Amino acid sequence: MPENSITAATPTAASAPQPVRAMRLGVAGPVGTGKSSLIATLCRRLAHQVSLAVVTNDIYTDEDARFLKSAGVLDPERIRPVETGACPHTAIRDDVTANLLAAEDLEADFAPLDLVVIESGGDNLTATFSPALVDAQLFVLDVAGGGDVVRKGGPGIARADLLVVNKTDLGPHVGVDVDRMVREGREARDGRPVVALSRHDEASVDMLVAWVLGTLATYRTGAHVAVDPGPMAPHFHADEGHPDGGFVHDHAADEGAAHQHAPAGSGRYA
Ligand SMILES: Nc1nc2c(ncn2[C@@H]2O[C@H](COP(=O)(O)OP(=O)(O)OP(=O)(O)O)[C@@H](O)[C@H]2O)c(=O)[nH]1
Ligand SMILES: [Mg+2]
Repeated sequence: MPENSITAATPTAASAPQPVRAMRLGVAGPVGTGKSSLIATLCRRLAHQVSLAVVTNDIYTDEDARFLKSAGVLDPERIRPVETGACPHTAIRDDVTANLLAAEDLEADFAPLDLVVIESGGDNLTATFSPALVDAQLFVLDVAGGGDVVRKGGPGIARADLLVVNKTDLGPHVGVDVDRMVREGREARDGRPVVALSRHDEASVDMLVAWVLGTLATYRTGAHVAVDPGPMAPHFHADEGHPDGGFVHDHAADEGAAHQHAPAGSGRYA
């Protein structure tokens, strides 16, 4: 198994006010990388010590919610599906209303909740959660997607709160050097944590659970700051009514104003 060592930010005596709602943890990543399985593992390990609920996102179905309910790891009432009806990133980044409502409903119905985990529908390497929706986010890759995928980069790989390299047990079967993949993940992330995970390796699950609990502890002190991994790259939206069958959409322009950190007119940003 690869060398595995991650730490969540240490709680400090915070001057910020303590949050009054549950921490929202986003789980994003390409299709089939193991997001639902990871959430089932978290529920199995955490449900007896923290009060948690799950929101799933699927384009046309409630498949992920049904999978989690059938896993028997959490009261099925605490698992709610959002049907996005569009590219998954639309509901986790562009218009987060449906997800916010689902999270707030769960928080009201099961108060007090400690943690709401939100699974994105599987998307491409550029999709990340808006910090308006989640307080922290995981980006999940798997070794079966190929050893090169970390090098391909993207905002989730580089800047999600935690990068998960999942299904490490499959490395020998798909000819992927897992240690190298994890090392390249660390290099791409400027010191941000990476965990090499397999649901068949309890020690790796311990690392993930410790990171979630550590982040939750920091969140409760008020010291946790939600980080935006950054806007999506320009991408194509299919649209049958469009003469070209769709259009290229660029989020950088929408998000520029929101990310203007210098006072207007200070001249620090062109
Ligand atoms: N070998 C191995 N397989 C895993 C592991 N975790 C998940 N899987 C398998 O990977 C497949 C996809 O897992 P899911 O959890 O459904 O993946 P997902 O990212 O939620 O998929 P979408 O929601 O469709 O994007 C399933 O067949 C899982 O059983 C793991 O640690 N090791
Ligand atoms: Mg899933």
